[in-house]
Amino acid sequence: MNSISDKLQKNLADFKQEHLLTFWDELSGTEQHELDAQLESINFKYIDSLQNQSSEEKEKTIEPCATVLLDDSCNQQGIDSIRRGEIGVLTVAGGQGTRLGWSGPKGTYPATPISGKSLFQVIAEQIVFASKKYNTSIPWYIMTSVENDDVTRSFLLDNNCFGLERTDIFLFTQGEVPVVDKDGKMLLSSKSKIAMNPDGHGGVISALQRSGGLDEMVTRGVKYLSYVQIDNPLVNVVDPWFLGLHMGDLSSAEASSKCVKKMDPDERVGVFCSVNGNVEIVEYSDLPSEKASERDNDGQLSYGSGSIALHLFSIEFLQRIAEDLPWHKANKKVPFVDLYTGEIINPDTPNAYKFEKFVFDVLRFAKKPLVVETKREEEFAPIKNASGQDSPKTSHALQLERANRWLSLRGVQVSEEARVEISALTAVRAGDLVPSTLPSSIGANQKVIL
Ligand code: UD2
Repeated sequence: MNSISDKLQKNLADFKQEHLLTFWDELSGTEQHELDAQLESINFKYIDSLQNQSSEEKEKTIEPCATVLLDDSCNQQGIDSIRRGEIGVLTVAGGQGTRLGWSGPKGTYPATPISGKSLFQVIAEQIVFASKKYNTSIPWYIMTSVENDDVTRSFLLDNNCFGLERTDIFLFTQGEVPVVDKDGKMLLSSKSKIAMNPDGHGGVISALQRSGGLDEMVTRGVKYLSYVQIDNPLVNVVDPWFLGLHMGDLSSAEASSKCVKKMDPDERVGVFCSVNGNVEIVEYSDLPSEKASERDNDGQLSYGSGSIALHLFSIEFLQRIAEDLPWHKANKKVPFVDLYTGEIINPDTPNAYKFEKFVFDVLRFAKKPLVVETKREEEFAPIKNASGQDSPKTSHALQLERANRWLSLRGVQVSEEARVEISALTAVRAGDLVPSTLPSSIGANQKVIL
């Protein structure tokens, strides 16, 4: 039988977590070893401090915030910077496709309407396209979770990284935090395992720092990071117009974000607001409903700048604030081992607190944060739910509409019923389509992949 160190014993006693050893004597040598290692990796003092930190809610004044339009004025500055190798792409892909009913990492979900390319492939091909177009190399930083890291690595390797150099892809895993009950006691998910949850997409900044990613960026000369979520097949990954605005005429913003006009008060997107004078995103679940439905004199939603979770961050800024993001505490239903019976209980009501960080909390620390309004139909068709809003069906329709629109803009007679998929290897905006290579017309019922 293994024994645990005196230091760990003392920690467990000091922080009232001795119950975690309830089943110690029943465990096999290997299980004891695993539980010991997990306990050793937990910073009990820190977890204890989170409970107080995240519960303090100060009075907040929430007002609408100013936005600028994405326009064609300053893309040259962005293009020059991309050519100099100053941009990298960061994707948070720690999530599973649970809401979608998909059993693998969300990035492996088939997302495009005709060829069924995965969400990972959609992003990878845009990076390949931009690297060629601007004759540069663009590194891709992908955050996985403990749960999906192995599968994600195999998926990318099995698919030859979708044409990217392996040396331009950096996978790193996000952190995990123990789940606690209302008294701050950690839960067991099995007799030999403490229940943990991923530390949220905001964990990405400290995970990048821990893994050496931020230092690596500096060594490579990367100055700006294009942050994209994994779930949006219309995402514009390398956007010189957005980068040009972020860089500004005189000095660069530290963080810039894209927004679109919210469709209706209930749309489940975070909203850009001015909170106590700082630009912040207020999550849909936190925006008071009277504000969500308030309209201005023109009939537009006053709080209508919806976040599509696309940001540009300056690397120096991320280095400065890597450990500063606040924790959010959420009351959730978490299965746990009953300490008396040893059975796993699946609670009917929330029984535990999970701690998470949100990446958009970086905005409050940023100098000159910029919120840029873009066209929803060009850049936003998320896949989040198996059916209804933000489902594969709605996303496919939006992807097909955009392809048809791009073709019309380039002079192709295209029927509304035609089904066209445009690969990111061919074009990432209408202007990339070369008219001489396009058919003159595409009829109804035709299926075309370009
Ligand atoms: C997110 C935004 C919401 C809105 C919307 C736009 C949050 C909390 N909300 O809603 O404001 O703008 O997107 O599409 O972000 N992830 C990780 N690790 C984690 C948790 C999440 O990598 O621990 C990734 C996940 O794989 C996904 C992204 O973060 O790419 C978004 O997370 P979500 O699905 O929890 O957020 P969602 O879609 O409700």
